[in-house]
Amino acid sequence: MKTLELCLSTDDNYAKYAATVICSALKNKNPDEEIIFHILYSNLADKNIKKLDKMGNIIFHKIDNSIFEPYFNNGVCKNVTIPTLYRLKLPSLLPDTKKILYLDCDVLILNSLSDFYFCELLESQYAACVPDLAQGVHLERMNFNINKNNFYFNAGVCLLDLEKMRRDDIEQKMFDYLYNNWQKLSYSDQDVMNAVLLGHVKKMSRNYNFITPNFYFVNNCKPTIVHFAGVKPWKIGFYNNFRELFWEYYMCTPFSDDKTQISTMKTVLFMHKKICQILWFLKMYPLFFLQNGRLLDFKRIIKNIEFNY
Ligand SMILES: [Mn+2]
Repeated sequence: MKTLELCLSTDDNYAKYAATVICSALKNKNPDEEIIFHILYSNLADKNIKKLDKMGNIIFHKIDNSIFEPYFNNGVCKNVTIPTLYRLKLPSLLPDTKKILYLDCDVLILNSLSDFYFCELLESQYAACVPDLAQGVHLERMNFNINKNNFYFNAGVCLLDLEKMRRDDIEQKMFDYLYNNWQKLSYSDQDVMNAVLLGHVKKMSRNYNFITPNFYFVNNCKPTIVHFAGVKPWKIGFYNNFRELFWEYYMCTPFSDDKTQISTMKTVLFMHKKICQILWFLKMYPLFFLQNGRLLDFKRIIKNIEFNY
């Protein structure tokens, strides 16, 4: 039996999305894998704790937000929300955990995570992550030297070697960096992690943090981790089949009886399709195909449209 430890941080609004991540991870794991979920929160209603708790092997960690006060009292972190800082404190928040896979609540797990979780890190590497889609912009903004070991990762999915981070006191380095640089950071904790870990991160394939463009037919692809970094699947936006898949997993969670969420689902799915049909009908192809500043594979999309409509 292999044990994988995953971590999510949530509040009452995101509990149902955390549940969707848990559900997708459990449905797609291999039988010889056991997953422990660490949930970080400062406030969570009892009913939400109960619902999450019955899903599997869940360990709840109530975080006392006052530990972050020194950073707020001095005006540091004024554009940062506290839960986002939990990620920087993982080495001390989870003192008994050697290695953790931290996940945002806007992801889906579609395959076994073992290849990622048990990937080999070099002695000098503290983490394994996937380059951000807008990496070039971030590298320039942060003034990072560009060489083969340096890249700017998206922190929505990161595998952290907590043991090594504790050994080298990386947590303190991250909070020092935050304290000294908060004015120039646009992506708060993600910038902090990138700056402090620069050159010490294993670069993983996009398969492990597949950031979905807002509109994209992706019928032939099944990444291990999908990340809805842009428009969330529970918000009206363009259609893509991962957004539809999100609701399938959502419906398998203990939150599937939430009537408001069900009506949101119906509206969102209906609108997804309608927006696409209307754009296609109006021959607004540029809008239809333009995604994150890039034109996608035209032929493949045409094929998929014919297939879909
Ligand atoms: Mn995210």
